Amino acid sequence: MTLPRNTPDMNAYWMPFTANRQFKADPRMFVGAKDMHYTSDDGRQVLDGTAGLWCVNAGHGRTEIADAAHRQLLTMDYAPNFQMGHSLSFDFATALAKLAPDGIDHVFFTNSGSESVDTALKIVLAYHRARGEGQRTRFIGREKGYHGVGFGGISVGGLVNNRRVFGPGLPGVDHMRHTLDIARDAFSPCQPAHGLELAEDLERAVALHGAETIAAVIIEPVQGSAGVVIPPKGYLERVREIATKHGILLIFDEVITGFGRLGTPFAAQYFNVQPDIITCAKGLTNGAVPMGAVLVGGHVHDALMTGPEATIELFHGYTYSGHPVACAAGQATLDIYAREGLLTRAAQGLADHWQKALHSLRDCPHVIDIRTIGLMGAVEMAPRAGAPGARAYEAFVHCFRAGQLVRQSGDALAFSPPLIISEAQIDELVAGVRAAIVALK
Ligand code: PXG
Repeated sequence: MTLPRNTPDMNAYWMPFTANRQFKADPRMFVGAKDMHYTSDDGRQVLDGTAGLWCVNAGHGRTEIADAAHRQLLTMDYAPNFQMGHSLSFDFATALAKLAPDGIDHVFFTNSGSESVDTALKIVLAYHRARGEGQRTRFIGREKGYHGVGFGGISVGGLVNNRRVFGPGLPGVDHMRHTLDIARDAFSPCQPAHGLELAEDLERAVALHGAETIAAVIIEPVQGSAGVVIPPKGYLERVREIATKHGILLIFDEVITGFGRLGTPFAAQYFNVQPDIITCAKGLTNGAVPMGAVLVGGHVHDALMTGPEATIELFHGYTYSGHPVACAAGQATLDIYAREGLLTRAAQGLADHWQKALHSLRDCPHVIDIRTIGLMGAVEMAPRAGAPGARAYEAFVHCFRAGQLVRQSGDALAFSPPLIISEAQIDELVAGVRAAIVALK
């Protein structure tokens, strides 16, 4: 049944990462969400192929999370975390440290992925300085990387539109090349076979700048926003080796890959590569309350726990770091993940089904590559001459109108459904995407 739409006055709200004028001329609005579906303002059910924005890993409208947040709001709505404490943030940090790879056992809370990234960069600088290596101030990012929208994050990020109008950013940042190589790796079933040699870009940065000037390299284990760019076989291992050899810290930005997206709690465990720091957010609270976290290796943390005990070790934090309501929502989220086995669900037969289903689109017109890993994936289309991105945008709108939420990234459609998705719902999603692509010019 479709309902008459009740569209609000849209003038005041400046929408993020949105073509505001185009959207307001023909809006796409949601009014509700439960389990695998959104409800649109005209009463249609829309299958969520993107977990909101890669964050609602346990599906929508989870009453345990709502109840925990509600209870906490009434028990203690807010409490400062500067020179004061409450047990929720300690307990939640302990629970997160247990999920993280061994040796990553300290947690700094933020409110978003962007804040997690900027916090991680600052921790790295403070770490080197505390160890007498204050000249290590350079960061190495990667082309196509997305690390949020703070000035640190856009500086190490590698998506031109997020950088070009915002000035020079942090000084001393360099970038490795990205690893997307459709010519050689199109339709790889999982990790591509080519591109290991691109890890040597880190050695080149060392040769160019001097290892002693480089603080850290920051990498998304799988690049999400750029359209699910999967690391070549052996690549992350090699980056780790080079970083270790030169005393450079390795940050994994797991804002998307964290919390079961690949069938392990974190991608670090999936790839069996140990970073020094992990940034996360999104699935941390199932997207229900804004929160991020920086998971820090003991060696990094301990290097800063020096000097007189009355010293504040890190002059950094947010009013809402460790917010009690976010911690309560996060703990309820982790409980759901554990009870329902969601952090490993994408490792089982479901990922195989997902891979087969998405790769079945290979015969569709325009499709030049399909990439899947865990429960994330992308279908890349050839750009229409003179109109890059237009095909994927039209397919996204078509899917929304037909009842599937997908995400456009350049000329790719990206997918990251809630980890509760069924095989039948995967098939339904893929059938919708097929219909949208077939309808394209
Ligand atoms: N790092 C990574 C790897 C991310 O994917 C951030 C940092 C920033 O997080 P916040 O919470 O500040 O937005 C992100 C966010 C998309 C899309 O569809 C991706 C993100 C956000 C919105 C849309 O590609 N990633």
